[in-house]
Amino acid sequence: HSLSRQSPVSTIRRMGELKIEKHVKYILSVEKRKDDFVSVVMEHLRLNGAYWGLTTLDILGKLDAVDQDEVVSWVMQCQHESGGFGGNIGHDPHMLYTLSAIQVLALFDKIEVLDIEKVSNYIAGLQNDDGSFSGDMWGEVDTRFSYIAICSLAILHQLDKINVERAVKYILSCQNLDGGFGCTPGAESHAGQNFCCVGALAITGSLHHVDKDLLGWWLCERQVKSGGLNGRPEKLPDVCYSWWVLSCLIMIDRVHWIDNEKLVKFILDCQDKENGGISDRPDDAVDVFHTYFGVAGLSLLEYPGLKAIDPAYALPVEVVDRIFVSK
Ligand code: GRG
Ligand code: ZN
Repeated sequence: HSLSRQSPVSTIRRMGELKIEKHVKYILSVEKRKDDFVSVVMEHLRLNGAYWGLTTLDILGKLDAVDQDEVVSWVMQCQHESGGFGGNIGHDPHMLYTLSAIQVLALFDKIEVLDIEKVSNYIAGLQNDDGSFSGDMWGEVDTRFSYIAICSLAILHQLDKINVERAVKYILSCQNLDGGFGCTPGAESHAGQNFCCVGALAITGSLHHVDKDLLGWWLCERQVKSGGLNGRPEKLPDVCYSWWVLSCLIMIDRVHWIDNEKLVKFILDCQDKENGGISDRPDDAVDVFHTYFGVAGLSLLEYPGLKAIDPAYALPVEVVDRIFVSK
């Protein structure tokens, strides 16, 4: 029931139009504004921000508008002697930024600049006895970190460095009776956590352990009247859930359980049509994070003119193919 990348002009007119040029301009302008208020507040997140912005540019077909050598050199300066990456130069290493670094390098086909042994040892060293993962040396455990470890090591072809069976067992122990997943065993189901758990299970070939109909039911109930998706029952819709929820529905083959056209319309309604960028819901202020999730969600729905994104690796399909077909 998805739109095809060659959908007729009449279908696109009915739902509204994605302002591709404006969004490209917006992302490039955010990248340049390194010392305004927002950038300072976001300083610790810069490596994440770079991943969001650059992946969006790639899906929009404009990755060549950035200076690749400059970005790669900056990413490598964010690496800590432990092998992990910080959110910016001189910041403490964390799983979150380590995945972003690997993803940014993958976008540019520059994985080879990494000391793969060192990075993968850092990640593998954060696995706990019960199969779970900590985010950094301080020990917080969350299924986000299970996903990050599995996704990162898969990209580096180093999954054999961890105990995958235990990692999968831990993730499955975080599934609730409502079909959704939480951040630790018994924690409330949340859409973001579903992406992490379903993504990690997909990457490790373990989705057969999941009751797809029950999970699909929880996921499709996230669509509200406006067409947008929320992250938990009774919450407001938000463009970022177009990614967190939709990616899961695709991974378990249940994307036809929601109204795709209404979701496309909701995302398009969140665009700043004058200055570019996408917000969490109509008429709010735009940011790079929601611009990424809006564009990535539209890509999952096969909106015309966008490159396809892989729902498990959160990278363009052509990048994922390059990683796994050439090796
Ligand atoms: C490569 C895409 C990608 C991700 C890396 C960091 C990570 C792995 C995943 C994060 C998953 C997650 C927990 C996402 C949820 C983020 C979010 C919008 C949280 C807000 O939660 P609430 O409860 O908001 O404050 P609601 O919408 O419920 O009011
Ligand atoms: Zn959001």
